[in-house]
Amino acid sequence: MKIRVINPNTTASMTAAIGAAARAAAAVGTTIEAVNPSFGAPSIEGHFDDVWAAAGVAEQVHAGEAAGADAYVIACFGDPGLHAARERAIGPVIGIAEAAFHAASLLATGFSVVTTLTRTCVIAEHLVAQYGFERRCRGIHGTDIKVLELDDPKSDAFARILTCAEQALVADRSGAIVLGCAGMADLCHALQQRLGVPVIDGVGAAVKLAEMLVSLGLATSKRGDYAAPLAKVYAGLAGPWSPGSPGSPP
Ligand code: 5HY
Repeated sequence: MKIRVINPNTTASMTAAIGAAARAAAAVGTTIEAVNPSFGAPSIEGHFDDVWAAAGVAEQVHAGEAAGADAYVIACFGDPGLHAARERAIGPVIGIAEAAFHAASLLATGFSVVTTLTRTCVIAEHLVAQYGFERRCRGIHGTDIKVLELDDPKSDAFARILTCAEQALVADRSGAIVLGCAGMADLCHALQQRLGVPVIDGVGAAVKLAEMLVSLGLATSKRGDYAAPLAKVYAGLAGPWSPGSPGSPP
């Protein structure tokens, strides 16, 4: 099967790192295609970045349908454009936040989220409520590390995330940690070793959920609000992505 893993920001090195994390989780026989939009923010750290990220996800799902993707992963913790992507795609579309929440809930009665900027915690709070995890998510904590500083040794990211997670486990009385950024995937194993609790990277969790659904012959429901978008001609720069336009993929 082919899973299109979309990094909704435009930083190519982060797309490559996300692709590596996805391939490390993928089963034999699963091809991972790691992509990012041709436009938008280099990192997604707030509502304004998020709206362009959602448009970029729409661009990449439109392309994925033409390329025969069997499923999609939206590799950004805000799950931008998730519902639009499920309208447009035939196969399953999994956001890394939703995937991580589900995985954590199978491993502990309560989990904590450790993310990047504190200002983005509200986005995770909205997702917890939207997905129905209020009773399982016991806290959401920012480290105030910028997304693109995660790989910078000067940011001391690992130590800061570890300290934040240790404090969250105590303060929240939680049993698992969800990493609140696709860029934290490479820290997951080392953090789990140090913390002694399950640490969930949403990229890996989303890849395995997508594989499970596709291998069970399951796809996004096309009854109701996830039915294909109504055919219409979009104006301006959105024109090439008009749903149901001549020549557009099924
Ligand atoms: C992410 N931003 O996973 C989110 C993390 C965040 O560019 N990739 C981004 O801070 O919400």
